[in-house]
Amino acid sequence: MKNREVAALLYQMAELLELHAENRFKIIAFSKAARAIESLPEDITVVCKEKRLQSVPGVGKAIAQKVEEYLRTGKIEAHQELLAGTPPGLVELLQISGLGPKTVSLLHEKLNITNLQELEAAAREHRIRRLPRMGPTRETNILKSIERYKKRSTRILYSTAEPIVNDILARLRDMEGLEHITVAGSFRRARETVGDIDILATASRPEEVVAAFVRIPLVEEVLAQGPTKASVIVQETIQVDLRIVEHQSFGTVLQYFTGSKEHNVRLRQLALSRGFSLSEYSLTRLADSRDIFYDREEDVYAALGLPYIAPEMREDRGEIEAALRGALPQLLELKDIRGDLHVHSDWSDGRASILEMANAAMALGYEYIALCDHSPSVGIAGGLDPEKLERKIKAIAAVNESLQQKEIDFTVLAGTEVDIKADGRLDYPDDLLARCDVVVASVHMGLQQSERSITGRLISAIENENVDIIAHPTGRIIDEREAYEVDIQAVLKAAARTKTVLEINSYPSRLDLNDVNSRAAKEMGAMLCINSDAHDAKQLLNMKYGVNVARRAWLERNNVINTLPLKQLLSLLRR
Ligand code: DGT
Ligand code: CA
Ligand code: CA
Ligand code: ZN
Repeated sequence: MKNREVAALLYQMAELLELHAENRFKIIAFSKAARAIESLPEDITVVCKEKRLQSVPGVGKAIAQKVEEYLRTGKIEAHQELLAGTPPGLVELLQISGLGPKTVSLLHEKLNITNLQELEAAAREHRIRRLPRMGPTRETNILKSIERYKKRSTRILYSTAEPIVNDILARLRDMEGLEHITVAGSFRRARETVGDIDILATASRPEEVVAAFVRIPLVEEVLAQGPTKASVIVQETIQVDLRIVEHQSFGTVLQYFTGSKEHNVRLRQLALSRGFSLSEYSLTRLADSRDIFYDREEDVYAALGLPYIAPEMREDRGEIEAALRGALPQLLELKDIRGDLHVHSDWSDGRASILEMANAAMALGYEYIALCDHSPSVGIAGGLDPEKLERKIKAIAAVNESLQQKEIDFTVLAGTEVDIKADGRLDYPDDLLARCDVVVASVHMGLQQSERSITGRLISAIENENVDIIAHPTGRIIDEREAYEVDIQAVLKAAARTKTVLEINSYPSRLDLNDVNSRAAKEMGAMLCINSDAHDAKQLLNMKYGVNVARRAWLERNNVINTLPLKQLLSLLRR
């Protein structure tokens, strides 16, 4: 779907118009249309084809024409003109969170700032705090945003890389003479973000594969092209490297380019201690300089006396030592997941009905799903007042009854995502929580509080016997928001002590708990749960991203409660 792409462009037009101090109504029209298209549940391309653009609220004739122009030609003339009339450095400044057009033009007028570098210098020299409406806090926040922006421009979410990887593999896989093709690097290790995408292949006619690769429609720019490799840019900033290697070395090459660098360093040390030198081409026996080639990666590990180590574990976080001791975990797999314990419905801010969510979960082979809509204090998310939650519990009972009548072995659990309020209390009375099958508690407000307050709020929720799961325990959103100040060790400890479950939220930009914290949770004896936090049926599929985190955290099936059959799950939740 191009909805987000189109919305981003319209948002940018609104900002540029404001930067140029254009007509206020025009500016409002653009941002209104952008917002409507962003949250449109339908594919904008389809809406455009069926000539229904103007039926989208907030999209008038002029904007409809521009959207149509974009979908037809890939650009909007008026947008290009606005860009041409703005210093490129200023356009970049608009992307920094907390910097709107008003601030950018102020900085431009008063301090003659035209780019990121000048902005950073001005902030460090405390020239910004003296401007009207700014002050020291804003100045510090601008510096923080610049730091975040710099990090963000270099890495993309795993879920952004995924369709690119799939598209490239699908287009090359069936070429004649192609033997192996696979993704390596951080993507293969399933890191939450990816710097660039590394693809490896073996083929009888490498040049033809390279030629086909650089011609893939996704490719926008070719940075380098040789007989056996090429580097290209897709989606403006994402680099993809393809290397075609000798079949006989495929095992060592795949091992090398999967990384991580730190894992490889340790593996080479181990090889040396056993009388070998390990390179991407071969394993060389030091005694007689004889090269041994491996076309399978498992054989490289076996030659060093190791069992196969899953790519997700290759971070030099003790995996080689564990492998030597024969103590590698049996990593959890997506197929072990039997249900999803945190999804939303149209009772709050979800887009699908209870039955639609249940049907989608059944289609995935799940045995249960817990509908956990928001509580009242999360007003913007349409939180349910107590009376409405009671009605929802009844509605879910009715759905279960009809499933039973049809002899369908699937259960909808009545749940809630109850807010842990700024004062630490929960947003529903205990007797109502006690009547839910699953209570997920989470922090949405008071994110700026001190570490002591936030940790205290989380621990008091953990200690409430009605709370089963703490959702997205640190609140971070990748590239957007740091975790709130929290003593995570104390939270993990309290969870382990009270048998409160910690969530790995699978939303691609949350992945919270992350790999390191999830592993710490396991080591402290806390249980985890991997949930999609889906707001529509399609987002149930995000579960795989949470499973990635779990595998990177060394989790096994018995560390994760939603691998349990329903009966055992309910008895574990003691309900
Ligand atoms: P990224 O792209 O930043 O998300 O991370 P990676 O791990 O994909 O790193 P990348 O693309 O620079 O290189 C891919 C793999 O190649 C890396 O994981 C390990 C291997 N590699 C690259 N450079 C070195 C190196 O200098 N030493 C060693 N031992 N391995 C390297
Ligand atoms: Ca990479
Ligand atoms: Ca690379
Ligand atoms: Zn949620």
